[in-house]
Amino acid sequence: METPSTAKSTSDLRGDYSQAADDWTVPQGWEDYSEAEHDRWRRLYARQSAIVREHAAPEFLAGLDRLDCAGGIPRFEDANAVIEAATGWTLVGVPGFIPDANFFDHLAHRRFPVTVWIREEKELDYLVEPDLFHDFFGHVPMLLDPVFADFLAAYGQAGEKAMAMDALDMLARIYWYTVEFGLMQTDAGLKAFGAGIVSSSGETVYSVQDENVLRLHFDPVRVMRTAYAIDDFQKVYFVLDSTQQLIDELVGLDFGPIYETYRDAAPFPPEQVQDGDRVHSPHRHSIAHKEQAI
Ligand code: HBI
Ligand code: FE
Repeated sequence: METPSTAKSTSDLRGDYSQAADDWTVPQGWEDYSEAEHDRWRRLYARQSAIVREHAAPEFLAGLDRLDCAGGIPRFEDANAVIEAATGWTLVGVPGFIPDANFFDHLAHRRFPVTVWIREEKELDYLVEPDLFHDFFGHVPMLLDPVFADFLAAYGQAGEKAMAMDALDMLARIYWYTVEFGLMQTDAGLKAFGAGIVSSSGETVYSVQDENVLRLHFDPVRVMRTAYAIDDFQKVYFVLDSTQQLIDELVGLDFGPIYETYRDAAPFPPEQVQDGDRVHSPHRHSIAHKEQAI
């Protein structure tokens, strides 16, 4: 089988790709989880659900409650009954990262790839690859929000053109700064909805509360031009007014001319304020960086 293009080689990836189907899916194998793994899930769930209660967007919390999965590693089959009825999405098991084209194809068809293995005991706080806890706890609750669900399918449909135009980096930054690390301004204050945030105990509090973090109002082109870090807390977050903004500003956007204009330009460093940025909240270090850069 070919190597997922997202990794240097399959040996960098932990999952078992040998049994994967042509679309890279694998059965969940729920019966094979050990009691220690269910217990690890329960502890991760208990810790993280308490933290997000205060800091996650209402859409995320409503979805999490409906999934009702505090008691052990959920069966995708059971979750699918809930999700499919709500928004037409289903979960499919995958061994881990899969090639971009297959990932986009799943999303375009309202199938969300969820990694079937759970992190090890020593990785409770941090791991490099997405695991079952990140994929399920972080991503699946938002699939129950009809507006977000429609956006994510449209995002998947945008993949083909981005790949054909050699502008995947630009499209991937949209995913990164919304689906993974998005914040939202709500009546109850600044909240997180991105899966990379809400599945991380440290970053949940940091992203909404740290006063030295740069937060910008969401702007599609600004996002597509902004680099990101994969191995540290983010240096910039983008803030939505609502999930509807994803539909209003991204679905129907003509990406072609934007890709052509910016795909060969160096992206903005994440911590740097640009002319025309609409800054959302305090960012002392960010301003300092910009002054140094001038
Ligand atoms: N595969 N399982 C999995 N999860 C991802 O988040 C993922 C992927 N393959 C490709 C990919 N993400 C990204 O490169 C795209 O968002 C561009
Ligand atoms: Fe993710």
